[in-house]
Amino acid sequence: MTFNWFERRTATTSAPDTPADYVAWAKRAYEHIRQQQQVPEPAPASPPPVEPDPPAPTSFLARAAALRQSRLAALKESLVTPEPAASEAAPVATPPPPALDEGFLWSAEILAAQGRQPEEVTLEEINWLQKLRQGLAKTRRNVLNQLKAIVGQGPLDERAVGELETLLLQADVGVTVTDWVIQQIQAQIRQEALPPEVALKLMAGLLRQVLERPYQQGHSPHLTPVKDQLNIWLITGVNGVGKTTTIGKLAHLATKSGYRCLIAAADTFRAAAVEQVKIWGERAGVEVISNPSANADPAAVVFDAIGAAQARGVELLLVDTAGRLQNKQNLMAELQKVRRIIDKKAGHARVESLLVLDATLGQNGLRQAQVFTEAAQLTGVILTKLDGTARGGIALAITQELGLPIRFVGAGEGMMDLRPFSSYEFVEALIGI
Ligand SMILES: Nc1nc2c(ncn2[C@@H]2O[C@H](COP(=O)(O)OP(=O)(O)O)[C@@H](O)[C@H]2O)c(=O)[nH]1
Ligand SMILES: [Mg+2]
Repeated sequence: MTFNWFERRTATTSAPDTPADYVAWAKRAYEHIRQQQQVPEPAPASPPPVEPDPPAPTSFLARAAALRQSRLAALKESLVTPEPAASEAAPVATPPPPALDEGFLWSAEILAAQGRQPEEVTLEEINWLQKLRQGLAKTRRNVLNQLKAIVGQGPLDERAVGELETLLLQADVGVTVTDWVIQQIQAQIRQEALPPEVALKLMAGLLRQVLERPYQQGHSPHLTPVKDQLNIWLITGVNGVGKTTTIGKLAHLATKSGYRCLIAAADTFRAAAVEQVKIWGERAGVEVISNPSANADPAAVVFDAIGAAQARGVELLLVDTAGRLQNKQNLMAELQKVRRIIDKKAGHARVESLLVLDATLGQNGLRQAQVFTEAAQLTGVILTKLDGTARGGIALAITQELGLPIRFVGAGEGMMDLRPFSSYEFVEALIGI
């Protein structure tokens, strides 16, 4: 059966939580990935690292790092096999095996904690998680360095909480969310002393709650196109945020997941825009409906695309739109017209209106997006360019300010660099140790 890349599982509480479990899980996942690659057993590592007893580090961050290092050593040791005979040359076109490093183990831990089975895991997913973690590395480094200074040694006190507040604001989490998180932590402190690890876990839980609030307000926790039915995803946002790139990536995810997909090139404002979306369509193997005449009416392109989609039994129609027009009124009028056409011609389709936001623009991006929230009946957000910012906390400000779920995150310019959003993965990559 084709794996549906849009479907996500939420974290479970039945996560394996002993180091031995994580190592065993990672080992099975590693062996499974190797098998999928149809490569012989891993080349032996240099002599199994003799793991010195980790010193008893005082800082909780150092302890966490030492714990992962010792798990990694155990994993490497468990995978070592005899040296292959010298004559057994490795096949030429073999993809490189996944690196057995801290990033692999971290990704394995995240997947295990979400209740995934090692046998379902692919190298692509491991790579994506590493990418997300790398994307958020700048943010995490800032946060953790400051945390080390704040709660490095003892339980959280009032002074430390004040510094936590600054830290959250600097990561662009926004005033409202920061105030709420700090209040919750203060309430806990009044009841009991909070050792740093506990404080960090508490904070992670609070951040997840913020990201998941839209689910309690009627938004489904998942956004998966419904099979055998027309789903129309209208992709909006200001110029340059990554709409067209995201459409290319979504088209790729869709075909890989077995959906019949089509793209409507409804950004007719810039001549180059249609060409750009066609290139992405080609890469993803998805046809693009466009109108060759200059300044064609976007609503007419969408009309044609819906006709083609209905005739061909397309399941996912992705609509690229313009991010800038002569003025704000024109932009709003155009989006509303496109929307009217969709409602009229495809009344039974499942319509999603997704706003693309560039994470590197921070709070400014959020302000720029205001016009779309008014015009486009938004149902969700796609956050791009996480790989280019040290302020990944913007995801929380977005959820809070717009009251919309984040549906996808992008962390790179390649075809694979987009994944459905998981609050668990996001928060772990943001502040997980
Ligand atoms: N680093 C990075 N660049 C991205 C990402 N998504 C898009 N871009 C780049 O952002 C630029 C604008 O993207 P484009 O899709 O044309 O934006 P549009 O005007 O909204 O359609 C291009 O150079 C993309 O390669 C991302 O997740 N990470
Ligand atoms: Mg574009």
